[in-house]
Amino acid sequence: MLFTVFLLILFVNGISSQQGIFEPYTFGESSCTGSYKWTTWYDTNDPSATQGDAELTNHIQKLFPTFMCLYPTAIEAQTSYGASPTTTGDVFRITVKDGFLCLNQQTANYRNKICTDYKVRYCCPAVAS
Ligand SMILES: [Ca+2]
Repeated sequence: MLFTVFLLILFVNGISSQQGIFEPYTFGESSCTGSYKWTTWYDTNDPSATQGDAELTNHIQKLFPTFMCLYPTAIEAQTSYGASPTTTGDVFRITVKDGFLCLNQQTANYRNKICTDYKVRYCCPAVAS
């Protein structure tokens, strides 16, 4: 499958002390400042036994057009309970453009484990009020 070409196995022990996982990886919690700010957290899917958990950027943009911008500069992912995705042992992919994706079949011992539930938020231009 062409799709699997894009999957990343992440070894990010060095940043596990951060709150979540950022993309771009140089980004951080405090990087979204000035004319940009973090959106609320989006948790649009629960992990399914057949696939996994997907928080997709274009899906979120369609669901929340008034809260979600078209051109975010960064994405952060956490588990639904606020932990870093590196603590789960899941294999996932994260990009600003596509969002967050965890596939059960990519995760070790997937027959006994499905992906954890994740949420994402984006760094968007602050809307003048
Ligand atoms: Ca989720």
